[in-house]
Amino acid sequence: MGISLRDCQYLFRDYYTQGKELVVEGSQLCCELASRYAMNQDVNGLLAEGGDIVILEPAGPGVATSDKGNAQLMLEYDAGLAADGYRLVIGEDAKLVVAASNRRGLKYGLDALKQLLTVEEDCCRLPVVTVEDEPSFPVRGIIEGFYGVPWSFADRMDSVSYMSGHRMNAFMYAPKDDLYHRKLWREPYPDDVFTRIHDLKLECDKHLVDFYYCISPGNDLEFRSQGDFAKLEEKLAAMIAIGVRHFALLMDDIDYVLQGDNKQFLERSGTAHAYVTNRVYDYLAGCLPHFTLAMCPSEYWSYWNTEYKKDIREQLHPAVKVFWTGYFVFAPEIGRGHAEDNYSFYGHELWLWDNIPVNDCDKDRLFLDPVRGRSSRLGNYGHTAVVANPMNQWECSKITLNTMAHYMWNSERYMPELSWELSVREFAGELAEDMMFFCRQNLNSRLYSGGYPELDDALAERDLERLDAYFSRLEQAAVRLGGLDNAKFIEEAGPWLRRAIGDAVLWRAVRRQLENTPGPLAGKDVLKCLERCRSYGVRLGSDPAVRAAEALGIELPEMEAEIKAEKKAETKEEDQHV
Ligand code: LOG
Repeated sequence: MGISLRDCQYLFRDYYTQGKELVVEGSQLCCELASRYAMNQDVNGLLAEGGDIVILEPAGPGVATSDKGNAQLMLEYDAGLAADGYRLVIGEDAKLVVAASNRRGLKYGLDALKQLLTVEEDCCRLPVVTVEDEPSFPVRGIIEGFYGVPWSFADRMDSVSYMSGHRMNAFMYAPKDDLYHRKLWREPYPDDVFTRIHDLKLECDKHLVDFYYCISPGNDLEFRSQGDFAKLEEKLAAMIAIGVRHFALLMDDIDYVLQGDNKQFLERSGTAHAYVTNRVYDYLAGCLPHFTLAMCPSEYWSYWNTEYKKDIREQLHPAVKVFWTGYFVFAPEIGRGHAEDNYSFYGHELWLWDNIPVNDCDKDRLFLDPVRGRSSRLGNYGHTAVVANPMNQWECSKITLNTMAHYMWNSERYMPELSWELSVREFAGELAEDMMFFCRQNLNSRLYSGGYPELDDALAERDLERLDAYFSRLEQAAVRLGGLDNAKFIEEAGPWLRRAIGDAVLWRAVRRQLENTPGPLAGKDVLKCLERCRSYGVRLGSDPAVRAAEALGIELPEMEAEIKAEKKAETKEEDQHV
């Protein structure tokens, strides 16, 4: 089954078709290359190896290819197309054209061709169509910028190929707990780590994803120290040496009030941050003909004007891009007003560092919802990049990230529920319904308070049968998802899947108690099941079984850890009074 017309109309910006179909013989689309995008164009690597499409290259000038293709492919340069955009024409005569203004556009055009292709035993089917497609934001991707255990290099490698397959083009390396990124920013990377960063950069090159190296020296940088600048430059020089061309200086989450000599030298932190960024800019300009530099200010989430923003606006080099996260660290809504305001306050291109689906402040939760509440027109208000800060769990982050990829590519058309459905289907295939049910139990309460209607309504009506049905559904979904052909997901989501099953078991114990034992105190059976649930150390968004038990009048003891933490806090307060 090929991609549906509805999905084509959603995923491709302009999709012109009169419903005709091209059918060619053969179980592979073998394209004779009829023209070249550039004299020296290298078509290798534009298509993933071993797929249903092959490009037959002419053997040399004047030499005909021995193989005959069943289609003709023209790759054309078109200066009128936006970077990464493309035009794909599939003609009735088996002539295919992909036009673009850069290599990434050619790749995306060929990816679109692949998506539209249906291969049968002895023929290939394609819609006769013209697709005109281009992105809403020039820079689209991930900033690995969360606290806690950073991703493994295997995760990062996978994220790069995932991004490349979803029309994203930027991987920003900024794990807060990479010591050499922040705390020990002066120190060079140990050889083994550096080698892996280099491998990651090469993987990015292979997939046409831009690798950004981000560094965060703001906690203890001495702004007058030549030594400190030399250390910073050494760090950047090592990255330049392995081909890195994109950089960011991050000043988020530091104590940014200037002290001592820093204060005497630069007076205000806005001036100081513009100063260090400009010096880095000048350094890069001395080393490289082309590069990108972004900075994250310390005031990255506020929505009012400040002296700090004025200093950045007036003093920062105009080519430097400025990150912000929306009007809050976790912004439920990023609308025109705040976007326009901050663009005028900072006076530089804005890059949205979107803190979703990051869960470093809610480690016991998984966030599996789609991106919602971002203006469809951020591009009109100075935004040229959108990057997502994901969860420590990379595999699980794909659900939200896929929806963000749709938003980043075509923010004007973005529909959260539809993107969610497509993302879940791609992720879970035949188990999509179970996966969607599970996703709907793991919502990001910082961004969305739509609640859990199945559970909320049944509880409001004290409808025990509906509650039975809800918990059986939950259990069934979790058990089946445990059999998903995705070991990484099962490893990452395992505690939440077990917790879901534990909640269903706890619910059954609650149910028995309601039938058999009068009185509000939780019985032995309930306590045992509760203990079991808590042993997983995680919660589903709605905390369903605990909520159900309490709503139906059963008193549950606090978690032991919570009780201990509270006691500790009380003692501390008492100590302070003494
Ligand atoms: C950090 C980020 C962290 C996120 C969520 C920015 C610019 N910086 O409040 O590293 O993952 O919150 O906890 C942050 O968002 N600051």
